Amino acid sequence: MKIAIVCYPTFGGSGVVATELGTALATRGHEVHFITYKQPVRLGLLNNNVHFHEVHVPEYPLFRYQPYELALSSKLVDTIKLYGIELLHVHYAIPHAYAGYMAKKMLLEEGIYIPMITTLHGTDITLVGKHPYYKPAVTFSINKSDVVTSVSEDLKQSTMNIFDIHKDIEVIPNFIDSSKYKLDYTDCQRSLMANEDEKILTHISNFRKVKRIPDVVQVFYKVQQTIPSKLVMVGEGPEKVQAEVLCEKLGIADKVMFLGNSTEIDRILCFSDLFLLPSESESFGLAALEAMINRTAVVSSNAGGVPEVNKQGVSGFLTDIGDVEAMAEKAIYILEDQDRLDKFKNQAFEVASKFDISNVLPLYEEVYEKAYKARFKNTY
Ligand code: GMT
Repeated sequence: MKIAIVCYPTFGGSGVVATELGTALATRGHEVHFITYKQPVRLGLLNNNVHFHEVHVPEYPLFRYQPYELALSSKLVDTIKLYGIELLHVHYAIPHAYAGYMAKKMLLEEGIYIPMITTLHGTDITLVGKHPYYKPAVTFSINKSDVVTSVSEDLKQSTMNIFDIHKDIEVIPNFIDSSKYKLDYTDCQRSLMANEDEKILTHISNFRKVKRIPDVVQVFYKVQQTIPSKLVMVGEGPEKVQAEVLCEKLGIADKVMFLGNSTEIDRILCFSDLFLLPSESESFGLAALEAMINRTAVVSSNAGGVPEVNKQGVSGFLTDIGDVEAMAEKAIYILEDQDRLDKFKNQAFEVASKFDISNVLPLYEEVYEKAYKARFKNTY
C-alpha cells in the first residue's frame, strides 16, 4: 500500500511512534511518504520505500501567524496525486487531522478518495485539544476521520469524556522493536557516568510542566541520601533551567547530569538502573517503555495510561501523582538490593516485550485495510 504519514518531526513521542511505524511498514513492503516540516529525528536513510516531503511555509509580513495547515493540506494534495498515495495516516490531531480533512475534500473535488486514519497521542486531547479555542475543530476532525486510533485505553476514555465523539476509537498501543535489544551488552560504559558503587537513575522527556520535573529532582535528592547514585536528565524544554537551579539549591548539582536532547537514548538506557516518570498526565509513556526494553526498572506516577505500561510490583512501581515520598521509598526499595534490582530489570524487559512491534504492526495494517475497503462508503 502507498501510505502518507503526517507527524511532528521532533523528539516527542508521537513523532517517534510515527517514524518507527512508517519505517517498519516500509520493511514490510509498503511505500511510505513522511510529510512534515523537517525530516523526523528518528528517520534513518531514505530509500525506495521511505520518502520524505518537506512542507514549506513561506513567510509573509501580513500574517501574524504563518498558515501551516494551509501549506500542509496543499502539500498533501500534491504528494497524494503525484505518488498515487492510497491512504493517509495522521499522528496528533492538532492540526494534522484538520489539514488532512481539507486535503481529503480538495482531492474529492477531483474524484480522488483518500481514507484518513487519525492517531491520538495524548496532549492533542488532554492538554491542547480540549482548550475551548480548539475544541470545535478538534471534535470535527476526529469525527470526520475514517478511523480513529488511540495509544491507550485511558486516552480513549478521556477523548470520549472530553469531546462529543460519535465514532468508535480503536486502541492500538505504542510499541517497541525488541529485536534491536536482544544484544547482550556486557559493557554499557557505565563508568562514563558513575563510579562502580553508584546506581544510575534516568529521566527522559521534553521538560514541560506536565512532566513534573521538580519531582524527579526531589525523588533523586531523597534517594541519593541512602543510595550512592547519579541522575541523568535527558531532553530539552521550558522546565530545564529551573531544574538545574533546584539541583544547585539542594547541593546535588555534581550528581546530576543534564545531557540535552539525544539520539542515543538506547546507549543511555543501557547503563540506567531506574527510570523516573512522575508525570501529571501521560497517555501512554513511551519513554518508560523504551526504558523497560533496555532492562531499566520504572518508578512512575499512576497518571493516565501509564498503568497500562508500567506494571505495579513487576516492572517497577506506580504512586499517586506528586507523592515524592512514596516514589523515593519505592526507588530505594528497588535499588538497595542488587538481586532485587536485577529481578525488576528483567521483569521490566519481559513486560516491555509484550509491546513488540510484531504484535502491534498487524493491528495498524488491519485498520488500513478496513479504511481502504470502506473508502467509497464514507461520506466526507
Ligand atoms: O509529552 C510528551 O512526551 C510528548 C507527547 C507527544 O505528543 O509527542 O507524547 C504523547 O504521545 C506519546 C506517544 O504516543 C505518549 O507516549 C505520551 O504519553 C504522550 N504524552 C502525554 O500524554 C503527556
